[in-house]
Amino acid sequence: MAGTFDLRGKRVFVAGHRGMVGSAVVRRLAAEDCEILTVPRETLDLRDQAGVRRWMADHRPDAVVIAAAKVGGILANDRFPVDFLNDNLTLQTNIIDSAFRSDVRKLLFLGSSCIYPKLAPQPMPEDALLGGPLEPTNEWYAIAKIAGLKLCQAYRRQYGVDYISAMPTNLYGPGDNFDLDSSHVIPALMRKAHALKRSGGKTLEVWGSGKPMREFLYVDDAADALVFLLKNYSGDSHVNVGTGEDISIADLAGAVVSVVGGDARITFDPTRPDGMPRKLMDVSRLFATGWRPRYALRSGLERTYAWFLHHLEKGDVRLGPR
Ligand code: GFB
Repeated sequence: MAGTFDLRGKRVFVAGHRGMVGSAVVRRLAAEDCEILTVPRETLDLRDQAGVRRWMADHRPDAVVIAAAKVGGILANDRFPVDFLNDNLTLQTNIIDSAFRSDVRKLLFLGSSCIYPKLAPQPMPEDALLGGPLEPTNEWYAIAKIAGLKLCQAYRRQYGVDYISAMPTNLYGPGDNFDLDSSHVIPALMRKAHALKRSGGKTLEVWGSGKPMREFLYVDDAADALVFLLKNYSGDSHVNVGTGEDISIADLAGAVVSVVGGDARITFDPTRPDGMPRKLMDVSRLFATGWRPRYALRSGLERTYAWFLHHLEKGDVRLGPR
């Protein structure tokens, strides 16, 4: 992976800068000698094709990172298929097409490990894509993300532009969504364990069997890998971004209780879905460049909990309607 894109002096548009991933990308880009462009949701709805075209033509970024997406955990994915398919297809297509029309030279599209088949070989190499049926709980989101990476490939092929895709594994960290109905597993378990510690409650309820295996990457590590790829990767294939290690949901629950403190006992609710049995990325392509994550799961969980406590006090954690 020879250096392909020099960020110095460039204007980089981060779409989705208020989300967990986008805000981490902005934090990471602050260490580069580039100008960061963002636009608030109130000013520009990324689902508005004419608006996005106009904004792109007016601001003329040199590079674009698409961290904007409708995201959520296993329950939200299952409940809101239209939002996950339609919003994502619309906003990503608008951004990619408008970027091309405004001569954006480099574009990085972010997907997700759920693009791979439910029963993909483990760990999942990049070429496991489209090798079998998807996991039904997240196929809407997965189809949108597959379309996004294919659209980047299509622009590369037809017009020779340097548009690339990265597929991060399950991410967590500061700025995550702690709304129990729409969150991913780590913020959900952290919030529940915290509430039990406060109330003296004894039972932490974990959805599903506890048997699924998941790989978790701290969001600042993800942002570091993404900026690395933006600068150094140019290729047709998407690139997996992860740690190469996974953990069962049962063991994750134990780790969260240990970080939060308290003596909650873990119980499982088998009426809730497990989702993919295992989702471990084959990260050999990324690791061959020398890139490695900095944060082990334990220290990432500690940092996330510290962030949660601090922002709970400030009143700006995303907790949802409850
Ligand atoms: O994080 P999560 O919602 O996403 O769930 P997925 C991971 C595992 O944790 C599943 C279990 O087996 C859940 O059943 N789990 C246990 C819980 N307790 C809880 C809980 O309280 N809340 C939640 N949310 N899960 C999503 C996809 O899949 O991952 C998306 O739906 C996307 O499309 C995202 O790819 C990264 O890993 O199952």
